[in-house]
Amino acid sequence: MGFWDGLSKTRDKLKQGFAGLFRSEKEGATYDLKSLEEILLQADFGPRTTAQLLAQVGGSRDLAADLKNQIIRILTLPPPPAPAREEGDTRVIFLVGVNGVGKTTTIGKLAYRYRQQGEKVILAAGDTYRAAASDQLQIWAERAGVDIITHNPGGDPAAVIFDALKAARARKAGVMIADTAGRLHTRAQLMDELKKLRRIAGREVPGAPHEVFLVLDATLGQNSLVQARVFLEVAGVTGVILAKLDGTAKGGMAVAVADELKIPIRYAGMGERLEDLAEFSPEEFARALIPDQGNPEQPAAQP
Ligand SMILES: Nc1nc2c(ncn2[C@@H]2O[C@H](COP(=O)(O)OP(=O)(O)OP(=O)(O)O)[C@@H](O)[C@H]2O)c(=O)[nH]1
Ligand SMILES: [Mg+2]
Repeated sequence: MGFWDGLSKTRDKLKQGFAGLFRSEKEGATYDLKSLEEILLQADFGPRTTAQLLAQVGGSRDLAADLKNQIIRILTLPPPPAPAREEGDTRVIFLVGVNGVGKTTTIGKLAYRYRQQGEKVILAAGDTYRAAASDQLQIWAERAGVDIITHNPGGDPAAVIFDALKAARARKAGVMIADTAGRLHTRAQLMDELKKLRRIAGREVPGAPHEVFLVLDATLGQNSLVQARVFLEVAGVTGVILAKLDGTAKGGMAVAVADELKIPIRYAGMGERLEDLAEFSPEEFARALIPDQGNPEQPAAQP
């Protein structure tokens, strides 16, 4: 599934409203900013980002184009400075996020993606707290055709990471992706755990983890922002992955996430199959939300 299909629910939500605005614009009328505000809020752009967009496109002569460009501008962010990775070292990637957002599923998809690119991948079942968590990751490992290191439920996640990095070195794996728990007894415990896992990884591989992807559930809309901030502070997040973009009409939240967190969205999950992960493209995202006005039923031509 690509952005066009993945964003169909959000686009449907926007469509009626936009059609009215764009029509009145064509007829020479000034469109009503209040209506634009309502439309953006309904698609969950959030109050802050909506206000910003209104200020930027107010009085615009070509609302569709200007809105699209502003959305692209907000979504286009430089990656945070990445820790250096030495040539030949395994690229170590952590996935973090609260429970149920889509971490394990996303790891399966990412692993598949790297494998398609010819990388040897090892997964680390770092969520040892939930009995079924390792089994679930194991299933994804099989689907993606990659190796996995698991310990028994109740084991120490740091030991799993340690073993997985040892295995990665022995098997010359280019990529190691670690699953992490989404819920511990307290948030402080969860954060301490992530700090510890970072420390262990960094001791084994210089600069590791080289990427920490924060997985957010797009169906939660604005509520994701609150969760995200907690992780940003301690987990050293280098990128956001938006899961379940296909299941929501709240796709505008992506723009709010980029605007408020200033961390680039790197991938979007748009389904439950291995292939349903797309590299995030601000241009494709914006075009899928606001189709070219001449041809509103068709996906815009691929560049
Ligand atoms: N439609 C859709 N469903 C998804 C997507 N990603 C994950 N899911 C579903 O979301 C649910 C939770 O996904 P998990 O991968 O188990 O989430 P998790 O973050 O690992 O959850 P915990 O291990 O409990 O913390 C599952 O039913 C997935 O199939 C997606 O991109 N689209
Ligand atoms: Mg999980």
